[in-house]
Amino acid sequence: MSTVTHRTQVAIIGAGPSGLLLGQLLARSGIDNVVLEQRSPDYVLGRIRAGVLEQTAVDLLAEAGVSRRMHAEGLPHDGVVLCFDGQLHRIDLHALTGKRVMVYGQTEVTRDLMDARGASGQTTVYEAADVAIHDWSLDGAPRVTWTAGGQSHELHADFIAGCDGFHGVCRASVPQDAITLNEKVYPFGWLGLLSDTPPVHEELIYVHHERGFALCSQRSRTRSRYYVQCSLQDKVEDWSDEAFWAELKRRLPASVAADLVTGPSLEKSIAPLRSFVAEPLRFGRLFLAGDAGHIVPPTGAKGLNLAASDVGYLWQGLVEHYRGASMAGLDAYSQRALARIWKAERFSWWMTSLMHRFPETGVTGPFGERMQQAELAYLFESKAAQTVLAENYVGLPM
Ligand code: RFL
Ligand code: PHB
Repeated sequence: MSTVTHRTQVAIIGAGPSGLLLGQLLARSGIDNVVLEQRSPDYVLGRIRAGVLEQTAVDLLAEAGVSRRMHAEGLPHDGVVLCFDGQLHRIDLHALTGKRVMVYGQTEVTRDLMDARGASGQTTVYEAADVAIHDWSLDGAPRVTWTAGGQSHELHADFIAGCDGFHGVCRASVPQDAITLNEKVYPFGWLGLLSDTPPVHEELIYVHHERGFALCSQRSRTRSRYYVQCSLQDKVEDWSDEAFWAELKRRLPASVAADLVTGPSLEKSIAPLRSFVAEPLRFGRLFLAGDAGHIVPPTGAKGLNLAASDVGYLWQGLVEHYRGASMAGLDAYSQRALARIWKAERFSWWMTSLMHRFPETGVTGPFGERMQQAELAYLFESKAAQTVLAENYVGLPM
């Protein structure tokens, strides 16, 4: 089989939010790039994930020229609600930090980025099979190979951006002795349900309950996203919509449960919870960004936001390189990104530990539950503690 050869400045692996946002930012800075994605556009849009954007992510999306619909349809939230012992406690994010968050789904962010990319004239290859990366050491000449439609392809680039998520090929291609993997797996998952029903409350509600954590989130005024903590042994097929709604209601205070509008699920899935950081994030001319380099449990709503800040640092480094022929920004990429990542890891781990029920056999046990109760009680009494939560929830500076 003959091979078709291509050339670009930056080869981006993965067309999730990281890859598409990087591609857009680079294109608007006059830096040529190609995005390679193993799935189809519909498959990528069918993954229901994040819902909450920090101001930093909102600003980067504006920089990428994709904020019009987000500003028209997204819902700015000034606060978030924590429920403990059947009581709702509002954390006034805006009063405590002067900032707010934007509720706008990852699916919509991805759709906006896909549309902008279509208009930019940059190449995107969907359904690229057997993607492999080669020769990314600093003195090498990076290449990416793949097959599509029975044809083999080779792309020559100056740099490779590994934006291919947790299960991608880029991190897996790095020799084991060159990378440190820090990981914590939690003994439970989240069962999520999306429905065309009005949200039960105008702000998000994070629920600590003896039956397990629950979250009432939303995508718009007519579309809701709910989660309940579930066992890792659970299968999504075993959870009927009725069983999901009944379990959610049990974990909500009666006054909230009474307002819950239920309906058929548009999507239902189980996500495991994990904290994971790879170090470093740069290997010669290969850079990892987003879920390819780190995972947070979803409790702090940080995954997509960290992907955006990684991409922001990488974009700045690449622009500096192409405009000023300086490697300083790229040399600093891993350290700058990791400094922000570890703080978001800490917050996500803390919020996960605080809000979930740990199985009897787990590390926490009865003493751990009393610690959760004491910490929550303190949180609702102390403005200082609420400020710590609020500052992290709206996002630390980039
Ligand atoms: P993605 O989205 O996984 O995209 C990676 C892309 O790479 C492709 N790929 C390959 N392409 C070519 N060749 C290969 N060998 C490839 N291997 C993989 C994949 O098909 C895919 O298209 O990673 P990215 O772009 O870094 O984006 C990260 C975010 O998706 C993720 O961090 C967030 O969704 C996490 N997350 C949340 N983040 C927030 O900031 N706020 C939230 O409220 C929030 N809620 C969530 C979440 C994640 C969840 N799940 C299911 C994991 C809620 C949930 C339930
Ligand atoms: C969501 O809407 O999917 C969502 C919101 C907040 C989180 C996690 C997920 O912390």
